Amino acid sequence: MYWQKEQECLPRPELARLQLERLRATLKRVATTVPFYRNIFHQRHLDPEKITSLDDLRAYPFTLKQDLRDNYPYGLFAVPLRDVVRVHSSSGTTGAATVVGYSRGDIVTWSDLVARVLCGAGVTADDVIQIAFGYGLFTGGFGLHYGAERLGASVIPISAGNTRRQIQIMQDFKTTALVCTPSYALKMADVMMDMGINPNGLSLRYGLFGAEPWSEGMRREINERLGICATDNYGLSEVMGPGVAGECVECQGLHINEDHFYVEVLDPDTLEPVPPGEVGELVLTTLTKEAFPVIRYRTRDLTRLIPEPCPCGRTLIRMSRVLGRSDDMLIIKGVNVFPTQIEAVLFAIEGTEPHYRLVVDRENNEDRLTVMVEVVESMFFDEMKKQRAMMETIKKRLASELGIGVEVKLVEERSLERFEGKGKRVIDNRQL
Ligand code: DLL
Repeated sequence: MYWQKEQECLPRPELARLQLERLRATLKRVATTVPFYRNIFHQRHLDPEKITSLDDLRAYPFTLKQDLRDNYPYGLFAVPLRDVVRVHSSSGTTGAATVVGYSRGDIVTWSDLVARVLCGAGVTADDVIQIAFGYGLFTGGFGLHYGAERLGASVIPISAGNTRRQIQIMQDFKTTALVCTPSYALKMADVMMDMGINPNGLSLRYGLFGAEPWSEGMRREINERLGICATDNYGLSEVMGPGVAGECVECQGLHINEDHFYVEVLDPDTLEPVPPGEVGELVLTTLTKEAFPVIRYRTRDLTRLIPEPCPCGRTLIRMSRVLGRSDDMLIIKGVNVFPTQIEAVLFAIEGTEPHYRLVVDRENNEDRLTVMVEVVESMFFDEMKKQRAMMETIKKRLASELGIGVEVKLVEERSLERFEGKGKRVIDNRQL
């Protein structure tokens, strides 16, 4: 099933022509409307008029998350705010967060691309879709919502959380498609068991999961426990949000919406393209975004391209599921967390030492982050009351910085292992 058959099945030479035309237009536009791009293009003597092949893009500089932070909040917008109808932001509650904007036209494109993903995963206008992603600055809730409405499905905008209610509604409203993170889907399966509800008695048939890494093992478990067809979908706020890529029902990789995003897979160290089909970092250039175009955005997500044609008939290239990250970002309960954010909070608290360890576990399908932090000797042997007060301060500040609750453990000075060279501060015990 296709949403935009012509575009999704475009012969590749035609696709390449369209990409080149759109790439040239995008580069020209950012060169005139975004000072950040204008300046670097100028410094490097890059003239978008001279682009004659897609490979010419390789001379252009990368855009990094840091560039978005440096231009917080609106510095990289390519249209005046007057033409921006929506703003989203990636996780982080401080000034270090990144902000992205959408024009009216961007919202239409975004809805269509998410509708493609839904359609590819088997969903139709006859389905009842329960959207259990958070609604708000996170792109997951609204992104899937608009796509599902565009498709004509019946949307239940329940948002994340309150799992028992989710299940009650799923039963009463006869939900046929569930949209959330894969770990939340497993949590729902657990709670169903607690509630004595047999998933086979529900109307659920499809699950569209994304926003965090998962595995074939997790897919199998979800499919068996919920009795559904689970597909993977991928996206990131800096590029658009969900709708960048999604699996069709063949479940053999995610089709990238290449008519809207130009894809490169590069060796994260040399920044040269990897040989076809090998693992590297995904680098994306938007081809149609109006309010917030990005040029060669380094996603830090590791994947490989699958150039072989897909039996589904789409000509859009596939990427494997995300295999890891080329930086230290963690995704905890669907929220992106950088160890440096935690470090900054700890450093600002008197009595803590610059040594910490982050331990991530998954218990009952829920992520748990424990921050172990060394405290000065006097504090460690202090009264319990003082220790507890300090723990609470750390917890509170971390919760407000990260937007998720964490466990905090105070440990004795010099008790955490020291490293020579690159430290390994994160212990991720989650087995996906
Ligand atoms: O997670 C957008 C999204 C929402 C995608 C809902 C799919 C469904 P951010 O919060 O900006 O945006 O986080 C983007 O999440 O760089 C990946 O590291 C990770 N990620 C997203 N989808 C997947 C996936 C949304 N299917 C970051 N598999 C990305 C693995 C994923 N990782």
